[in-house]
Amino acid sequence: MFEKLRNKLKVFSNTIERKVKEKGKAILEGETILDAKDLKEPLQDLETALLESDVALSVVEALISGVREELVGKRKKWGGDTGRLVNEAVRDALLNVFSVDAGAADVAELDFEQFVDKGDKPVNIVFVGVNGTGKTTSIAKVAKKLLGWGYSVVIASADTYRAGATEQIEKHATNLGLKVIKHQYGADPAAVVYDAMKYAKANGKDVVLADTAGRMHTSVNLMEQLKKICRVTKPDLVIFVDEAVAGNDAVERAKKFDETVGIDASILTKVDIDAKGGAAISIAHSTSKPILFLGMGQGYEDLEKFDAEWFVDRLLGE
Ligand SMILES: Nc1nc2c(ncn2[C@@H]2O[C@H](COP(=O)(O)OP(=O)(O)OP(=O)(O)O)[C@@H](O)[C@H]2O)c(=O)[nH]1
Ligand SMILES: [Mg+2]
Repeated sequence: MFEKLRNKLKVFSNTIERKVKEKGKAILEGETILDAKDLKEPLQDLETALLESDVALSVVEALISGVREELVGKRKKWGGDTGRLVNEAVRDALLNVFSVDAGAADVAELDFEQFVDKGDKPVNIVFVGVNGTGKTTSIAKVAKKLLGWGYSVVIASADTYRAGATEQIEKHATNLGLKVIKHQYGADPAAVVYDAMKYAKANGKDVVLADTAGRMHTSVNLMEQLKKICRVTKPDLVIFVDEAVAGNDAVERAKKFDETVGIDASILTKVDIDAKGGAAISIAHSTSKPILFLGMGQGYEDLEKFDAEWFVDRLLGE
């Protein structure tokens, strides 16, 4: 994953290394200073690489100025390890983008297990997003995690819109030994979630995971329907699911879902097949909401807790 950005970063650090060598005469006791002129072109290339990796423009600008600040005008002992110094500068700048976001909202620190632990039971969690991003699969993965932590889970099959949706979630539920609350095809999804909560309350279940139909963020009617689900069932957590391969498109969608129903967190799927890596940075930045998990494959176990340091290290190929 993330091969493209990683390769560009390698080119970037090689260029800086060459600049440092060109300035060899100026090296005093192994130290040298790079000025803004030295870095203008390589930084422009890095900027293009980040944009091509689907990092949103505003984030790219923050990143580039972070890297510039770290590298220009500072007396550095470059020695033979220019690559490491450059990597560190880029790493710090990337982590900074995530930590700026973390400061923007109190939920940014959200720890999913703690949230479920502390929440009044049953905890109502609704999954939303555009078509085919991995909502249903992610619900099965999250259910598996919750079961492993010792919580009881009920599934609400609130995708009454797409043919075969209930059968799909029922198959996962059978594999995981879970009860599915369902209505007929075409029924009101808000009523399904409502019933699932009623069932969970009556049977002492801890968590309701509600699967909703995929919908384009531009579809007014379907977005209204989602609003109704939230109005009627008052979810404790609305999780926006998008796929890493959506790239920069994810920014617009995340914003629209957030405006309409107010998302609390995101799950980014298909990170295993994403060569670019920019979507996570852009979604986190544009929503100022935490990314809870990364989907890393099609199996139930392929769900990693999001960790900014781990993620940035993967981006940089460490
Ligand atoms: N490689 C990979 N595939 C994934 C991942 N998550 C989901 N998928 C696949 O993506 C496809 C769509 O997943 P679904 O869970 O059905 O997506 P959805 O958002 O529920 O789709 P709709 O209900 O139609 O909107 C399936 O083939 C999944 O196996 C992931 O993390 N990695
Ligand atoms: Mg689905």
